Amino acid sequence: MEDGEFERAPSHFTDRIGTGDWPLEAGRYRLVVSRACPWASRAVIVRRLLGLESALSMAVADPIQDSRSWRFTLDPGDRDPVLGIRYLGEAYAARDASYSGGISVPAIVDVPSGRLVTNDYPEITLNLELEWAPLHRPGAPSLYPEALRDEIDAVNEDVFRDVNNGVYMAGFATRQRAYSRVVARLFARLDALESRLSSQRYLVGDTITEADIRLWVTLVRFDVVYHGHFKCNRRKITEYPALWAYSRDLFQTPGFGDTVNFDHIARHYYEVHRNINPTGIVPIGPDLSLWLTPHGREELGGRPFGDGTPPGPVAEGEEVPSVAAAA
Ligand SMILES: N[C@@H](CCC(=O)N[C@@H](CS)C(=O)NCC(=O)O)C(=O)O
Repeated sequence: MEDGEFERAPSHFTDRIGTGDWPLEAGRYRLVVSRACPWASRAVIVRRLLGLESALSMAVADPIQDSRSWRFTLDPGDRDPVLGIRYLGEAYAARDASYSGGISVPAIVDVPSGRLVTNDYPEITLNLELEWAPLHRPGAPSLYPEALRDEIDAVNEDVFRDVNNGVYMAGFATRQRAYSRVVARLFARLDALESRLSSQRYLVGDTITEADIRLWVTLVRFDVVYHGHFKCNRRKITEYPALWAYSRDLFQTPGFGDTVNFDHIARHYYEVHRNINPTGIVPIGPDLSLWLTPHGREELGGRPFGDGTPPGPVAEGEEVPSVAAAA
């Protein structure tokens, strides 16, 4: 590791539902997320695209953690109504009383025992796509099709290193050299993605896949938080014609924009990371209504859900504020 470089801690609990001690069962598990968090948002989108809302319930944490980390202060009595706990950390402690590492989202908790099953964000979405298949809705799309897996994995590796994690490495770098190196790599990758997405609607094949979900969760946060707060300011996403149209196209696709809470995103980053934003002031911009402008990507062809169908309306109680109203 280079001096001044941010290092991401590996996930600690990596069990997979549908294997070992954790049988697949509708209604047994609860997905705990923050709508601020890009890693958690992958799971929120996949759960909705696959129609797993009733099989896997969801708890949304307050975007502002306190010294005990993620908490359920958005819920009545400051408790998650299903798990009955005030802090996500209680599920970590129920799983392993000696655990002293970070309390992160996304997490899946076993409701009957209150124990954490996994906080392994790279595997959670794949788990939902593969082992959870018996519980998918009719018409659920194939987000990780076998024939495209090698290509999806290769794209994901580059996107994780340079983009998803690249923005954090830029934002949390403590030495100029480390910052300059990662930010150059980030924008070189965005340039390459701009070129790839100029002639094709989606990253791999002609339908939405896991690769699009992983890239998009960073793109949707980019101008709101990474450009300013994380100093990724060579360009905004709105200055890349293809990436910006691609971002809007997915935003307007059911299952993507209808999971995003920009207020949670902005407040989480700017208020929580006091080391890089000591005043905690949350800036005003940008104009969110632009997300609803026409994108023209239909001209590139593509079949968003392949042989499947779009997801239905957002489940009751899971609605997010509309960007039209927020503008
Ligand atoms: N387990 C993943 C978690 C993904 C992640 O970083 N989630 C953030 C929110 S965006 C989080 O919960 N951070 C609190 C913590 O790790 O203590 C990791 O360690 O990298």
